Amino acid sequence: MAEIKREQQNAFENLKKVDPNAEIVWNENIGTPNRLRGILSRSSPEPPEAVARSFLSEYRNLFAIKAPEEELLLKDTSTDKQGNRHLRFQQMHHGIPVFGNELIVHLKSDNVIQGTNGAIMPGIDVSTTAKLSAGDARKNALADVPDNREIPGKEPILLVLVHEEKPSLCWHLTVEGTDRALDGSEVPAEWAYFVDALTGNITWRYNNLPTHNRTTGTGVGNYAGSITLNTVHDHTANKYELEDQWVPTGARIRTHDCNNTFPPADLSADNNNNWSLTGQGSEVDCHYYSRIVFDYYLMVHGRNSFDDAGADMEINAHVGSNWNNASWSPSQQQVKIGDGDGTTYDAFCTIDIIAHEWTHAVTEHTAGLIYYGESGALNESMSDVLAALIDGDWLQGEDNWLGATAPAGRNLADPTNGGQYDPADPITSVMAGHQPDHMDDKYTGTADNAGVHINSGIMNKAAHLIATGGAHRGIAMCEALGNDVLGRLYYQALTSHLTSGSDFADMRDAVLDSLDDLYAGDPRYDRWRATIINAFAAVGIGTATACPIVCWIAPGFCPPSP
Ligand SMILES: [Ca+2]
Ligand SMILES: [Ca+2]
Ligand SMILES: [Ca+2]
Ligand SMILES: [Ca+2]
Ligand SMILES: [Zn+2]
Ligand SMILES: [Zn+2]
Repeated sequence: MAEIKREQQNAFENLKKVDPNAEIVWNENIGTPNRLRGILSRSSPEPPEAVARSFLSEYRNLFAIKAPEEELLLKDTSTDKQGNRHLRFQQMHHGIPVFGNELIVHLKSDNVIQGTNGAIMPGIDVSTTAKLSAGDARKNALADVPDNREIPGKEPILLVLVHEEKPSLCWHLTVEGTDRALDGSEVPAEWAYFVDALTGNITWRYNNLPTHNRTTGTGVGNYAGSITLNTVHDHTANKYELEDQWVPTGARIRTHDCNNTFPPADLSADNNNNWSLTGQGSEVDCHYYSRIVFDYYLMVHGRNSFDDAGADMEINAHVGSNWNNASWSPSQQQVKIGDGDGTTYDAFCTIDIIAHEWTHAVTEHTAGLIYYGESGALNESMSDVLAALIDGDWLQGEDNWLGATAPAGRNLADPTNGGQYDPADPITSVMAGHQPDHMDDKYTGTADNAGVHINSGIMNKAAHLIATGGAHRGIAMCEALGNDVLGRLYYQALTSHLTSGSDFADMRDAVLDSLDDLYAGDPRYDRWRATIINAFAAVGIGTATACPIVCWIAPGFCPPSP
């Protein structure tokens, strides 16, 4: 700990005559100011550098600099939106830079000095004549560790390094090599070396590759339970963050903790990589389930993130206060997840809600279904259907739904929940978890963007019929196509046939065209085609058709007609 000298105290007393409220924070290791704040000078017509330099000269005792003109080199000036100027000075020792020691002088637009920050080291007294050549310094750095390699074109430079509070003259250069990640795996490194220019010893080195090492932690989700999490270690801050760098395409999944406010927010952080606090459960779920969604789109559909170009998936947990919702934000390209109020909904970080929101992102980057009227309800239905396939059940949001009127927010198998949808009171119905399941009951008002969360029930029912077969309103399916085929058909329709203005009838055609794309020539084609036609007819789109008899077992052998 360095002593603050009498003459420094006196200089600060003088500064307090300019501004009695002037504040100072000392760097107690080296005994100079780390930070000054106040109205520290009058306005001036002089150029900013001259104003800053005359201030530094007047208060050189405070900063413990003997000759500010020689010891401080102006390195950079930036001007912000308000017209404030920030002059960055590099500490020099007889013309040689002192590594990392900078002093920034802040001036208002009228050149009133409003502060400084950054500490410079007083009393440096080291020789500036190297005994070691630059070439020998490089040799020593390369010989330090076997896998160090030269980076061509990078010449060592002389500087003063203050390491463990001791200044020394060093050659500084960067070499390529390897480092160890936390999990023990070998990772590429760029080692910044400091070779003592008098003795040739390695004074210090650090890995200057600004990557955070990917690693894995453990966590407890609200819904996912105890799981392994893909995280990164931030070496500088010595903490872990919810960023998944293990995605094979290089896309990252980044989970932010909004802490009851709104994005932008920092990545969720933890000091020991065990994410088990109650408040972390939602962050754990957001992170874990977003990866499941990514994997579904990549492995099943060959899609590399929502834009199919490897975009990072940014998801925000704890958005707002008791927010009863979740959303995809087209303007921010991020998913937001609310905590729920605990009365009508629990936290919205369920797998199907997260899959639903990310599917909105896929839709935006493909069909672009306009979020109003039938195209909007189709957009909602696409999100519900793909979420159902990812989750593996036909309820949407069953895990955070606290209502007693329905099994979940939406029920794709029976949108009405036993006929409880009341066309005379659509808003109350949909809030209670009931939707229409036929065009006869279609909502035609303007609320809810003309019924995007209401009429999606009609499309959801058709999708459920295609996958599972059965009958609806007296119209029978010919086959159950199964979840996998439904997923392929709907993804194909979304990415290759639907347009932003597509309506429900267009969806029927898009699914039929997708069947042509994917299953023309398949022996099941005719009966699958009739099933699609009948599924849409069963919800009031188009007319039903007879199920064709297909001789599947062997040519010429047909089962008896039904
Ligand atoms: Ca922890
Ligand atoms: Ca938190
Ligand atoms: Ca489920
Ligand atoms: Ca579900
Ligand atoms: Zn680390
Ligand atoms: Zn939605």
